[in-house]
Amino acid sequence: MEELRRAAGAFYEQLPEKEKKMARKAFKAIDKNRDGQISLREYMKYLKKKKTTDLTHQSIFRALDKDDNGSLDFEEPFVLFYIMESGRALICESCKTFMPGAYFSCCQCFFRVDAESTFDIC
Ligand SMILES: [Ca+2]
Ligand SMILES: [Ca+2]
Repeated sequence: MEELRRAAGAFYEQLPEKEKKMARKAFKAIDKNRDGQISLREYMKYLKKKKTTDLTHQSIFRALDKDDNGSLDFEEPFVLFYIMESGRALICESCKTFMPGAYFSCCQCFFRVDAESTFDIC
């Protein structure tokens, strides 16, 4: 997970200021009660509204929650944006575990929508 976090951080860093702003805006949009933290409930609500139900697995939220305090602070959801940007959530079909390691396939293939999924190892 640490690798994915670093990749997401680097991804965010190289974004133009306009998109960084959008990411901050998205964070604020998820953070309904404006306490600067995204709770599991806020997270679920947001994803359901976005109809990205493949991301609503709690295993993803738990993986994003670096310090394990049950909510996401400003930096933690970057990984989520990164995952959403990539257009797919890599979850084991069988045990529903989130697989951060699988994001480190060749980037070109990864972002090819029609690429055959080989992410079946958790
Ligand atoms: Ca909140
Ligand atoms: Ca946290």
